[in-house]
Amino acid sequence: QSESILATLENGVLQITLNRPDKLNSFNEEMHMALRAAIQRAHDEPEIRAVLLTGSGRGFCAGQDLGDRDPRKGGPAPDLGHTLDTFYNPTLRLIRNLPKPVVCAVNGVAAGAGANIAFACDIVLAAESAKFIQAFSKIGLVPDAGGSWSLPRIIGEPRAKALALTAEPLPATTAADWGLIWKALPDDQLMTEATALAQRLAAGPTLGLGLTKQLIQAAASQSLDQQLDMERDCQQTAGRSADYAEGVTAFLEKRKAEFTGK
Ligand code: T3D
Repeated sequence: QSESILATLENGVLQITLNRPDKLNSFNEEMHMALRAAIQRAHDEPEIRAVLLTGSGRGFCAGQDLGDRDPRKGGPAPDLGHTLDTFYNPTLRLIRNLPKPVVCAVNGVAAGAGANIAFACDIVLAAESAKFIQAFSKIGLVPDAGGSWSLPRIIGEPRAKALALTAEPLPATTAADWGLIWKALPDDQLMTEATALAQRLAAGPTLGLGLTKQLIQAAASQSLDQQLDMERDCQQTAGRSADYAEGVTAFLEKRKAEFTGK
């Protein structure tokens, strides 16, 4: 376990904490690799049935560590296409393809790729004091970490363009009003509620939840016909799961279902 990422497993939830608080948890190469390893662990270990992603200190994540991009140090301009391919994009794909729910608790400012990694998660809760900043245009870059894809889909082109072109901070409460995140919560309730939510999901029918996630994500790029076919296939798979049998049995026996995630 690396210092820049803390990972703890409790009640089926892998809590991953970005841990470079002095730099507002901005990404250096080490933190990139440690985050990816932690999410890969969530893929690989069946006892992990949900992920909770958050940040330590007063910020969630300020995107790329700009200290590692200092032009005053000389040398050729960095190949940022290469860094996206090598560091950000694999992590984004891992989060989206993880067949388990990912809850994000945005504890403070989320800027640049930090904001867009949050938006890639399945359920985003934020502290009321948090804000989201598409900081890229302030330094001459374009939105990355999937932001140019997710923002117009979630909030529409007009708001996506305004956020990206101006880099104006978006308060968490407005993000919730716009449907960009699930909820903004009083700061002192964020981690309690996010943990409870992640634990509730971890006690759920993991296979069905994973298929649900894939279905909803696929909708943006499929026709209704394709989506209906995919629903059929996913329902066929879910219908063969032990958790489906348990869910129906528990309903008929008027008791709470005990899901095993299989
Ligand atoms: O390069 C590639 O690989 C391409 C990929 C790019 C992806 C990206 O994310 S590009 C966008 C990079 N991020 C930014 O441009 C945001 C930069 N940060 C800020 O604009 C502000 O820090 C915030 C608006 C996020 C927060 O402001 P504030 O006033 O609350 O805090 P602060 O005082 O600016 O920051 C606190 C400390 O964190 C400070 O250090 P110090 O002075 O106390 O020693 C500051 O330098 C440090 N910090 C914050 N963000 C970064 C950072 N250090 C390095 N890199 C950062 N991104």
